[in-house]
Order: sequence, then structure tokens, then C-alpha cells
Amino acid sequence: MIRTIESTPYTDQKPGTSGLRKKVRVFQQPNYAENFIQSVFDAIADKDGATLVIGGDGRFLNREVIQVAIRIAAANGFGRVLVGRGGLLSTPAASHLIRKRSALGGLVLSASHNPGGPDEDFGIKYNVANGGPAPEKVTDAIHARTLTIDRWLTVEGGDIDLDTLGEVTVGDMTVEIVDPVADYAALMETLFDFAAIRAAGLTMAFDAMSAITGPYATEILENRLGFAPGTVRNGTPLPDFGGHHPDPNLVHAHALYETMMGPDAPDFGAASDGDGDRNLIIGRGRFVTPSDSLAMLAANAHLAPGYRDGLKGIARSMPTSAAADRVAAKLGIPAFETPTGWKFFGNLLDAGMATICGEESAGTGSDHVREKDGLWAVLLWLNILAATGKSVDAIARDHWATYGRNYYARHDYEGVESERADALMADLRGRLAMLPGTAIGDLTIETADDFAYHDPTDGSVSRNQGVRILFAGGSRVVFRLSGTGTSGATLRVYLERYEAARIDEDTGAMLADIVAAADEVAGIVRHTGRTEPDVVT
Ligand code: VG1
Ligand code: CO
Repeated sequence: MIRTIESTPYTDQKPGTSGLRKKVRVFQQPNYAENFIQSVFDAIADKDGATLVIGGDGRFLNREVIQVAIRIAAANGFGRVLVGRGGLLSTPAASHLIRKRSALGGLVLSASHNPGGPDEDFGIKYNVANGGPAPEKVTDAIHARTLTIDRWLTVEGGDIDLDTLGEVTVGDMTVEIVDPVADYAALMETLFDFAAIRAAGLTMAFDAMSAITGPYATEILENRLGFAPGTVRNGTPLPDFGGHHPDPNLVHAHALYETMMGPDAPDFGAASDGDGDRNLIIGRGRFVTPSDSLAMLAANAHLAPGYRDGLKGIARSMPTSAAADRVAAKLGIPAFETPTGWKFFGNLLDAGMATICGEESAGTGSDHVREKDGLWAVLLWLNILAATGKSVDAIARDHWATYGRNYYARHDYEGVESERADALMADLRGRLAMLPGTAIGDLTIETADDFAYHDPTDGSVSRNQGVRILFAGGSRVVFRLSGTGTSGATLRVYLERYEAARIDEDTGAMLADIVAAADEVAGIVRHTGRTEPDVVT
């Protein structure tokens, strides 16, 4: 029996960089999650009898929303729902499952690197049939529907057991509880030389940050690759991530950083985020910035079986450093520059124009799925270490000696009042045309624009994707506002300077004049009242 529940729209359900993210208490309002899920289903065609994947990162509210989503899916005509046991699926594993089982799409319940718990964040993201985040035309349709929705559909019945593998029936729909790890681990075995990694005798530390990658990393790293028990730290997913931000950067994964810089550091250190799509890479005594990691992985990918035939192209988000472009140039393959967010890579991957993609925010991935993939990056690094017998530090130095070094940092100003952040961006945008030729200290602005992306596969255009200030000589600063936060605004300032030969300098010192220029050109202190960023990555 299908029941129709009357509802009224919420006006704040516009998906951001990566789905709808709000405080848990916002999601707990009557009909809030239900409205959004029904709006997703109202915005998509061909649901009758189709397969849908549902899973999340295990954060607070995960199980409750999964139960609700299953009943709404049954009432909307889906034939089968695949759910990871315990309601768990990492974002890349969900992407793989959608592709492997030819699903129409999937609901990924996560707020990624944002903290979890009753007072923290929750999120819902819809992925389409290629396994990737819904493109803008789909998220726009979902948003439009949230503004007019007047009912949602459900079926009678209580909650189902999410913890036992097998099939149950909800309404006329089959729900299949699947092992969240098995298919993903099998995919990794097809891409990487597990025997060579095992034989290399490397030591490592992996921090799962009490988030989704614990079960995946334990199975792959400890069980299949033979790393010592205890290699995976914080390996049990917790609803509140143990009270931490599951964000793999030097601030929130500080304990791992300390280990890797200490006297007893293993060969390799890594961490992933709430939903398992990000990666932090630290060799013994050597932190690798995500932009550099993308370039180094692309340059060495042919050493892994899955990429033996080479790459078709490399894509990076606009604020990501241009280090990967230099690799593409040397390989004689195209380099693409997209807006922030993985949804923009999907078309390039589907069209076979790019093989490896990455973002400065610790996201790297390839055409094996349509999401960024934290453990994939870890395994590719391990495969490269095993194949070359070199340390992370040696690989980094060799890379810079060949390509030069893009010194890079991102400064985040968090919890800025939205009006002040908007005013800063509006002020900057209003002055773009006048900036070229302006000298700031020793730097001279060459060009200044607001990045617009023209998708080469479907001709769609995405405007206002971040302000770029390019200085003579190749340094640059980029300004944009975060689209994943749940309170106030976060201003992101991306700083980059290229050096062909000076590859052994201190990043902070190399970027100091660009930091000063960024403040002068955008009036960061004047607009935000902040004199220092909250997070430097
Ligand atoms: C941030 C990152 C972006 C990433 C997005 C989702 O977005 O900058 O590169 O794709 O998070 O990552 P924003 O709009 O806050 O800058 V995740 O791991 O949250 O799915
Ligand atoms: Co994530």
C-alpha cells in the first residue's frame, strides 16, 4: 500500500559542491529528509523496476535516514535497493556498486570531512547511473522540485534489519543487504599489483579517522596485503568520529603527521576522510601536498597494472596547482581544468578523455569509478613504492628535479559572516577589469578573471567558479567560497608559485609575498576582520 504524506517545501535545500549538507538538527525537522529524497526521485526518470544503491559513512542519523529512504524508494517504484551491511558504503564503493550492478543511481549519505554527531553535520548526495555525482542540470532540477514539493510517498511497514546479508521485501521492492567491502576490494586487486606490494616489505600507518575506510583498509591493507595488525588506526566507524573532524589534513590528522616525522616513522603514512574519498599522503619525513600527489601519481601510474597502457588525459580542478599539467605536457596528453567538485570530471571520464583526476583538497581518482577514491590513491602510491624501490621523499625530489616545483598552500577562513564573505567576493569581482597591470610589492597582476568552465563534451557552461589573479612569472592566487559548509561562510584562498630549479625551499617563505598580495588585492582583513587563516593546508 502506497501512502501519500502531505508536506510543504523547505527553501534551503539547494545542493552545494557535493550534495545537500546541513546540521543534523536541520535534517531532523519534520519531512526534511523525506522532502529532499522525494524531490530527487521526482526529478529523475525511469525508476520503475530500477535498482538503487543506498549507503553512507555511518555518521549519526545514517541508519534512520536509510530506513526512511528504503520505504520512499519502494513507494516510488524502484524494483531493487542495494544497501551496504550496517548501512555502510564508502563514496567510491557506492560509485563502484552503482556501475557494477547497473543501478539507475544511488543515495550516498554523508557530510564527508565535516564532523558528525547530534550537533554536527549530515548530508545526502545523489549519484547517477555512471556512478558519479549528479551533474548540475540534475541538481538544479532536484532543487527546483524542493521548492514546490507538496507530498512524499512511502509504504507501510517498519524498519528492516540492516546488519544481515541477504534479501528482504519492502512493499513490492527487494532490498538486498550486500557486503560493503568485497566488490571494492576485488576491483582494487584488478588495478594494482598486490603481490609486488606484499613482497616489498614496506611498513605503513593508516589513519581511518574513526570513519568509513576502517573496514576497507583493514581488509585490503592488513588482510590482503599483509601489513602488520595495527597498521590501520581508528579503524572502527563511529557515529561521531570520536568527536574529531574526519578531515585528512595536517591539522586534523596531526597524530599521523607526528608519527611520520618522528624517529620511528614507517615507510608510508596515509589517512582518509569521513566518506573515504579523500587521501592524505605522508612519507617518512615528507608530506606530499595533494596537488603534488596528483602529479606524481600521474607521472608514475604506468607502473601499476591498471594503467600500464598509459593515460588518456589528466584533469584537475581550477584551484589545484598546475603541477599535473606539466606531467600531461611531458606525456603528450591533454590536461583539463574544471571547477571545484568531482561532478565536473564525470563527463571527461565517460568520454575517455581523462584517466586520472584530482583536486587540491586531497581528492584523487581515476576512471575505475566516478568519484575520488582515498584508498585507491594509497594503493597506487604503494604500488609505485614497490615497483621503484624508492622512498616517498626520493620520488618527490626526483619529480621536482624533472618538472620543477609548484609551491602551494590553501588558507581557509572559516565561520565568516556570510554577508562579509559575499561582500569580499562582490568587491573583488567588481574590480577584476581594473586589476591587470597593478603592481603589489614585487608582483604585477597580469590577468584577473572569474573562472568559467566550458564542458568540452556537452557544451554546458558553469560560471562564477572562483576568482583567479595571475601574476607575471606564473604565480597566482585564487579566491572562492566553500560550498560544503553548514554554518556561515568559509573563504578559501589558494596560493601558488612555480620554481623551475629552486626545489628545496620552505613553502611558507616561498609564498609569503603572494599571501601579502592576496590580502592587498581582496582586503581579507578589512572584509572579514581576520588577520590569520583558521586552517592552512
Ligand atoms: C570541498 C573541496 C572540493 C571537494 C568538496 C567535496 O568543497 O574544496 O575540492 O570536491 O569539498 O569533497 P568546497 O566547496 O567546500 O571548497 V568531500 O570529500 O566533502 O565529498
Ligand atoms: Co569526502
